[in-house]
Amino acid sequence: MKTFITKNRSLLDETEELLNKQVELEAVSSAIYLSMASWCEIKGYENSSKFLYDHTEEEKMHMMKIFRYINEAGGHALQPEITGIPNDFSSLRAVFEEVLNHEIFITKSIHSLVDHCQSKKDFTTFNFLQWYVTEQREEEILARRILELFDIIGEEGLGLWTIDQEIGKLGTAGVSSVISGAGGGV
Ligand code: OFO
Repeated sequence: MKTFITKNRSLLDETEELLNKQVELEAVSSAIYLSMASWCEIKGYENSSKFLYDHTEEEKMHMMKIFRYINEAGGHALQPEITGIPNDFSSLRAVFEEVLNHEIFITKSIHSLVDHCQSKKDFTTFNFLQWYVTEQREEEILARRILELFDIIGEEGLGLWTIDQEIGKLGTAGVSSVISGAGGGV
């Protein structure tokens, strides 16, 4: 058992706080997508549901990468408290519009964190965050591709059923099917 923890570190308190804030945002992402997955499941959108259940796990992984980084850098990663997650959505399209809006919000948060690290010359954390910069580009592209399905296919008749099938294919093929030069997961 560890009896001595050194406090000597290069990680600034302010950066630690911002990283913990990002942990919280990734946990919120995971929780929102879990709620959306459940809503899709009870409405019969099986493929969208699976896509979102998978995405919930993906967001948890995003959270854990930062969580572990904070402690490895000599900080204290904090378990976030998540409340206020919506459980109801007006339509399948509304679900994926919310996914895109949320991902744009997360991108802005990552960019401001990167900007902070650059201004403080914390190049270690800056380098660590580059994975998230790439990931957010992919997340936004995928969400936009899904929303395009609603316009291309239309929601009348078998439209929603077909859209759900196509979302399933995007989930299986992963982001590399819609993006050139993709290296990561969904
Ligand atoms: Fe963590 O990328 Fe979505 O939110």
